[in-house]
Amino acid sequence: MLQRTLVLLKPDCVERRLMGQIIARFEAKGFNISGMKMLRVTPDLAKQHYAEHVSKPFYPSLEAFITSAPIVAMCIEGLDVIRVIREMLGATNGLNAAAGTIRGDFSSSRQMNLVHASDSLASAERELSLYFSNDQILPHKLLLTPSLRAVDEG
Ligand code: 3AN
Repeated sequence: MLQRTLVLLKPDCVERRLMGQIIARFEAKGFNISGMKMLRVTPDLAKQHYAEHVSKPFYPSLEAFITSAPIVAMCIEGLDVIRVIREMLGATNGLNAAAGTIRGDFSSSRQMNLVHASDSLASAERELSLYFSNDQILPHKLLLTPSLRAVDEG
């Protein structure tokens, strides 16, 4: 199924100058980046984004981290992109993430795990609307799509 997902390159990713390497993995896989911006997450946006965690004891530390430096937000499109990008990220804690995944290769932390990606269709829709207005998403069919997959694959 053709889907959209929200991907965030978190403050540690920007700070460690890993943005290019990580974006390159999503491009090399054949996904389309149809929205992209750099921004600073405010405490208010952090509370909306991490609504499920706001009441947990670790939330103040999580908010301090995600608001500590600029991030990059992306809308990425592709077939089954929500599941596939979560698999490309690996487990939440970099120490548990499989080698070959982004967190497995670059992170040794649960908090500084470099990248966020939506975990379901409902989360993707909700999270994309927090970061992008409709006119900031620019879907386009890349000319080389026929070199990435057969026409009957979607
Ligand atoms: P993912 O980004 O893999 O979906 P979430 O949404 O469960 O992971 O967690 C988001 C962030 O919340 C983590 N990167 C971490 O900083 C923090 N977090 C989640 N669970 C815990 C926990 N049990 N203890 C401390 N921090 C946590």
